[in-house]
Amino acid sequence: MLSLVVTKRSETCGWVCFIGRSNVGKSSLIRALFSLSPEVEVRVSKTPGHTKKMNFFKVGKKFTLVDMPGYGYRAPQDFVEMVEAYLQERHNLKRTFLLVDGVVGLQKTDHIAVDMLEEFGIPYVMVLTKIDRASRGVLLKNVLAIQEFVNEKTQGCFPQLFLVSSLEFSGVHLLRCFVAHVTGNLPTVDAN
Ligand SMILES: Nc1nc2c(ncn2[C@@H]2O[C@H](COP(=O)(O)OP(=O)(O)O)[C@@H](O)[C@H]2O)c(=O)[nH]1
Ligand SMILES: [Mg+2]
Repeated sequence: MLSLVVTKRSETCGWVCFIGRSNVGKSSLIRALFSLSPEVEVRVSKTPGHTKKMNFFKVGKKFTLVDMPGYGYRAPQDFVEMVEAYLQERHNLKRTFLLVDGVVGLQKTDHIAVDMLEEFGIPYVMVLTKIDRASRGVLLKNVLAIQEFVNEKTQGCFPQLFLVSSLEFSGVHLLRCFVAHVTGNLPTVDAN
């Protein structure tokens, strides 16, 4: 199984960042992605809005991963300035992962994030979190609605949604491979 290995090397060729509403599961997902790398410690809070600063995790030889503070409920005041400025100025940002709660689907604040990413022309991927908590009917409804939104209303969003549960590790391996791929750590290979 592919693992994301942490290195102490100082140079970084690329960045990936995780954004989403407060409590959507950013820190938990980063911890799940790093579950094979025990040297990475990611704090997951019981109270929403715990991540008030950007946290940086150096991964492998080539990239640094950024856990952004959450927006929406209890978001830090300077969220917009900090995140917008960061996303605009980060030249070698390989991909931004926008996390959306799979139980409640796209919320008003998620649309603000989508508008920001679209406006800046930042390539991003939508990840539905906490799928273990959604009933099958609710999950399907949210997936279909979000997929239609992505197909019809977005330019910079990767067409494939990723569905994950950090609690049960569903979808985590595929997302880990995708992160490795977009950062140049995992070439796709022909099956033949
Ligand atoms: N059931 C379930 N709970 C989750 C999952 N991911 C996160 N949580 C819970 O949601 C809460 C917020 O998670 P956290 O990762 O701190 O969210 P953040 O504010 O976006 O970093 C915590 O209580 C987590 O245990 C998941 O995949 N399934
Ligand atoms: Mg957090």
